[in-house]
Amino acid sequence: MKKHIALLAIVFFMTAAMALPPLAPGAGAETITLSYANFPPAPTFPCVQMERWKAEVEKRTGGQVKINTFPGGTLLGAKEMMDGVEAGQADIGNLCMAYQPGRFLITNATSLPLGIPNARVGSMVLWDLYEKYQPEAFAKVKVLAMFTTAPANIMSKVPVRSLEDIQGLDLRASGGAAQILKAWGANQVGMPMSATPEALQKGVVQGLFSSLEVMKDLKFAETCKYVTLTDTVIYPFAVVMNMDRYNALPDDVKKVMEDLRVEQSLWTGEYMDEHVEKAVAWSKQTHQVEFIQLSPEEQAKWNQRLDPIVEQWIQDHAAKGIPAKAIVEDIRALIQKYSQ
Ligand code: DTR
Repeated sequence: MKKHIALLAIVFFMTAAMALPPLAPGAGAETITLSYANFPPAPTFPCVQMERWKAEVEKRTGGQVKINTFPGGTLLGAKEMMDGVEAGQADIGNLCMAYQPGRFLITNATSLPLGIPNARVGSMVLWDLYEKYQPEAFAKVKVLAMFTTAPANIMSKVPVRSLEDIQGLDLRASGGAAQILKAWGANQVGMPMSATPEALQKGVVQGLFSSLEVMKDLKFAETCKYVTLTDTVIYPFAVVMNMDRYNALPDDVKKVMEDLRVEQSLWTGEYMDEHVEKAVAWSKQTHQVEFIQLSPEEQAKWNQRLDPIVEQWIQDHAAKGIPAKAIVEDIRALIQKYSQ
């Protein structure tokens, strides 16, 4: 009997607690629920940064805002992000600009071989470039963060020790990085990261060209036993929000999101850099992956192949009416600024 009373009391208190409104400062206000779409699987860095942003927003709004996250393309796929967010299929979405190279012309300039040394610098360069040029491609959305990966390296099933080894090799990359693989003579295969695990498994590609954290997060170290260190280019990302949904938010919530824009971009860049280091150590220890360092003479040959890319980009984009030369000069200056 006593047991029953105790149980009833517990049920009563739990029900009462669940019915209580959220605590201050959102007290009294209705809870705002937002959906956040992401394309790769949950353990990858785009989703880690998404969960961090969700936690910060929920904390800083005192529970007034609740974010429902959808990793793994369950709400929107890799190439549907921008259109899906603009149309309101998701309130917020995370996109990799390289997957639609013709759409994000200005910000994709960060994936030219200009020597961005790491994701922290890359993220700050990208943010400043976006702020300065306010590209048309983002005019219909509210940008909540921008960040980049660490520089890309070759992860492969076969060792790549020289330019000869990479000739005709089926390697996966997207956007600016794709051009680089072509310049080196690889057979470049384009697809989003989310399609890569299956392509590797089925043998459609022999490897990929991307930042190294995926060796651990997507377990590529199990199939790619070789990494050739080139540290060449980054991939730029953006987190965007449906403009109407953003405009309808109360001012205090807007301020929380506004204050988080640069902070979140920097946080993600720093997380990425640290995580790459961990993934490299893990790949060596757990899967005996060989990390190949090209000799200075060999590296010079690889770099020489990339020389025409920037000039060509300037020519092509200037013809489209974009201040291409100024953009490249800005990126170079920003790299200097943030590398100090
Ligand atoms: N490098 C880009 C972007 C990228 C790097 N790591 C991840 C993890 C999950 C999704 C995308 C990315 C790419 O190779 O697609």
